[in-house]
Amino acid sequence: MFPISDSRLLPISEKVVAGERLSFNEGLLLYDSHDLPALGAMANHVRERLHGSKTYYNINLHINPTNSCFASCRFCAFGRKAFDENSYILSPADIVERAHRQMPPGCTEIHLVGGLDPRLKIDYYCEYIRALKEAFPEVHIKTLTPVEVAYIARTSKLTIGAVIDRLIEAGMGSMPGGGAEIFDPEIREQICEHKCGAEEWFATHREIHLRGYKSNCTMLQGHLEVPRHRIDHMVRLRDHQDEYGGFQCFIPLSFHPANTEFSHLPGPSGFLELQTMAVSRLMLDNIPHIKAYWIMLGIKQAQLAQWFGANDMDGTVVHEEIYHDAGAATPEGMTVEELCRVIRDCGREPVLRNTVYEELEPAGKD
Ligand code: V47
Repeated sequence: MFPISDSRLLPISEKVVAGERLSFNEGLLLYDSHDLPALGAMANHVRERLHGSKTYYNINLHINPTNSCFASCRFCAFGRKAFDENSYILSPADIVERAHRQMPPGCTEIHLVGGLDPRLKIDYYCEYIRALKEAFPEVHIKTLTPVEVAYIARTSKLTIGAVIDRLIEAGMGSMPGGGAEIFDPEIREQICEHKCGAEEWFATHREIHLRGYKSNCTMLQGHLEVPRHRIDHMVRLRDHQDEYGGFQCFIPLSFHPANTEFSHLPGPSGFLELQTMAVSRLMLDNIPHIKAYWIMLGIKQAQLAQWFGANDMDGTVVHEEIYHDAGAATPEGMTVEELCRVIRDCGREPVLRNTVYEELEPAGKD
């Protein structure tokens, strides 16, 4: 059924066809194999079983409320110390003004993530969410990674659950997947020692999932990690999903080294990017969507990824800072027409969605 040249993959391919769960060691074997065509074909089989030829995109806008961050993650080019002349904090009014200025036609989502600044307490976050909901009642507010939520809990002297309740009350609609990086504590210690650990990251998602809200999850690859760290990361996500079921989408993120403390590293190869796309589709049998975030992968690799397990590209984005500060060469945003062309050019069917994957009719279509 699949073009397999590495015979070690044969038993795995039988499990893939039968829809059976792959083990940790089978995940490692997938990374050990260089049979990328076989891996891609297996992942594509699962992707088409779940989503046919659809590739989802949305109309969204990214805003980073602050780049002021005490955490100093070694892979990050975006964060600035509070006293740095280039650090900024947008007020809730600034955020609404920016949304008015940059919002693309038909926008259904504003995605907001930022740094960790001890001066910003829970009220700041609730205020900007409220201000955005007042100005754009129909738009979904996807904001705050677990890392930010755990930090707000600490600086505002609240439990994680209490922070989530306040954010939901203000109008938060879902949570993005950032801050996961690599869960293994030895790697985490070397790349982002000041960020919350895996336990708090999962505890935050648990609180949001228990309240019936959705979130995404990510993994940052191409720095110090090796295959067993990536498989461990995926298995932890899969275990959480078995219990709570609130992850909609997994996004493998590729480390961009420019302007970071790891600028001497090459970042992930194109081969690894496609391999991880496929491995994640095969390992994460309980997470419905795999996103090839075009901003970070580049448009061409995001197209190839649509044949290696991915079924989503993210959206218009409009203004992107995190990857562009780290040397991304992609545009900062794409129009709907460009996104649809990119998706059609790789032989997939573009399908407009909202944040929670409800399919929408594109404007102008009767
Ligand atoms: O957590 C930071 C990563 C993430 C770099 O949920 C870097 O739909 C590469 O999570 N090179 C934030 N990566 C972005 C994120 C995200 C993006 C798009 C969609 C969604 C979603 C979530 O960016 C951070 C970190 O893993 N990051 N610096 C860098 N130099």
